[in-house]
Amino acid sequence: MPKQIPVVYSDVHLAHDGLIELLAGRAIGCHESPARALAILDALQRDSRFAVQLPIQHGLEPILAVHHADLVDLLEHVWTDALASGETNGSAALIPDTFVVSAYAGPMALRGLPASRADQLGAYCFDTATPIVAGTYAAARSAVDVALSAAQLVLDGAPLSYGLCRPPGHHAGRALFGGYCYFNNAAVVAEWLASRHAKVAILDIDYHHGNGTQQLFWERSDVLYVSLHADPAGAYPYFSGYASEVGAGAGVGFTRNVPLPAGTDLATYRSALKVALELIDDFAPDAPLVVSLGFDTHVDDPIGGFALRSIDFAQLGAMIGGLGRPVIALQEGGYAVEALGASATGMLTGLQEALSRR
Ligand code: Q9C
Ligand code: ZN
Repeated sequence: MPKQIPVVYSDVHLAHDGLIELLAGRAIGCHESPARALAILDALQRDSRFAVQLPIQHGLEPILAVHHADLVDLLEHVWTDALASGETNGSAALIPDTFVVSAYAGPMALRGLPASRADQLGAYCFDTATPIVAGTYAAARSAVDVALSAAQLVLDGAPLSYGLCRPPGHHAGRALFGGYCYFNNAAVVAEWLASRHAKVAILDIDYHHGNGTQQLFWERSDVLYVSLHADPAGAYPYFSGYASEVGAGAGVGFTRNVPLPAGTDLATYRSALKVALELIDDFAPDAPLVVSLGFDTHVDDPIGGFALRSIDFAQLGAMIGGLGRPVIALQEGGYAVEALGASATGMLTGLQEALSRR
């Protein structure tokens, strides 16, 4: 029997339960719920091909290598501040009500931030789907530890590891949170790998464009970011992810976007993934491949628009494993809770089987 696939998981995420998000003007239950991670954990624990372990704490330093200290400070203290000042009574999540979009300033130089951290949220957040509650900061910190611990397992020799990160990360930028993401787990891992390797590649197969990851490595030639996602002309996050976005300065050509049409099925997805994998192979990373792994491409996903089935993920995993490079797979989105267990099992065993054939 081949070795078990190491899975890193912590239940610190359970206390990050945002209760509601605002979608099209209505308050709805959060799609990004504790039940998502529990569904995946349950499937992997029932399957003898997986071995679940706890993360090791890595401290703040790897986070501060990609995120602005002000974002970290805000996320750490905003909840307790708001409780102390009465801005929340503790029963509802903090969601900003005012956003500093670039048009606010126009030609003006804005002079500063409001006094209260709750009022500052709109300077760091870009949507109304990313609530903060008492357990949010600890969960976001833990998700980074999960990701870094998964990375360490591959550096120690595992061909594949899986970080069951929750909350997800790929929408979070240097001083930006949103899209259910607070800290960019995959970017922290990529930057951490870049401190000991010359070339790092990130493959992002979440349904949505990873605007945060793209922003963080926009001018970098040592970190390749390749993303397959729904065409931003019609899908969240709407303002990035076009094929014409390829990086800037030294980073030109080291960001690559493959937007896909609504209804994308396995055949279309496979052709796009083949292109993405060729880009990675040409780049020839000397570090393990970081995969931002979303299952919101599933046909049943409540906020996605693609047509992949649970069984399809094994084929996609086999294609990625076919690169013959060690893989650190980090959980991003995926909101069809009933489908998550089978999707994750398929993807990870597909990866493992292809990697063990090499
Ligand atoms: N009208 C991740 O999958 N709301 N984030 C979308 C569309 C936010 C997705 C609303 C979606 C965030 C990690
Ligand atoms: Zn997504």
